[in-house]
Amino acid sequence: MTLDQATIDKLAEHVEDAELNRQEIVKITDDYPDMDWEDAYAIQYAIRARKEARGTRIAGLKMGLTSRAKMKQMGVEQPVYGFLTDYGACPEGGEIDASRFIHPRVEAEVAVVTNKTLRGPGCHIGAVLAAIDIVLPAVEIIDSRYKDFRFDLKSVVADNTSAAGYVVGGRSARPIDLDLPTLGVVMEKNGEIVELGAGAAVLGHPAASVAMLANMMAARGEEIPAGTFIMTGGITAAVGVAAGDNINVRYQDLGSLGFRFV
Ligand code: OOG
Ligand code: MG
Repeated sequence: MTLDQATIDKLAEHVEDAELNRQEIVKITDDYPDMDWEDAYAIQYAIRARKEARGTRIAGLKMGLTSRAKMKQMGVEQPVYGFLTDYGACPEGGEIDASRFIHPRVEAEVAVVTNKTLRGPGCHIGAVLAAIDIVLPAVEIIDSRYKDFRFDLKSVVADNTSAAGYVVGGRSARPIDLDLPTLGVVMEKNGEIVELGAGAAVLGHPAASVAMLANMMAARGEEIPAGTFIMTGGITAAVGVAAGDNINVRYQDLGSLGFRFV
């Protein structure tokens, strides 16, 4: 840690205000170039505590920057994690108000719900596959609070990994009935294919992303409780969206999912 608690709290308020007011800010490492990973997660957890104190329910967890496509797009090299809020849930098949966001982007993901506790260190694909109750198709709506969607890893961790919204499809499957690495996804925007990929884009296997989440959380002495909804990270690069855009994503064996920005 390089920052004291008062600075952590001040930065948490600053970054969360940017989210709540939909106002871009400059990335916080510009003013705190020496902040480290622990500081970054401390700011994220302080934002989480602020929300919970206000009555927000934490609806799940997310991994981010788990695919080459995403790492390349953002110019960073390492996966990160964050949390999902109750108010971030957006209806499948419905309309999403684009003015809720600063500069939203969408990414196709595989989501899971667990039915066993997952605990690191040493959590691996086997433990994760045994703990996944269902797999679901999902799209994350990310919205960096940083100007021009540009950041470094510590800034994005402090900003809850750009988490803003998510849409979950209604067709689920048991992990044993799917081959997650070869599960294909095709994303269309306004009727044109804009991105496509397969589950293996996510650290070789979406379950590896969940194992990494458990192992990263273990560094803070935390575990993933049974019954947790987890987004495993964008398979595809994120696609910019605005009012008027229609998004439709087809998932092999998991149906399709669509919504519209208004
Ligand atoms: C960070 C969040 C990335 C994903 O699925 O890779 C993410 C960002 O790109 O803004 O959620
Ligand atoms: Mg994501």
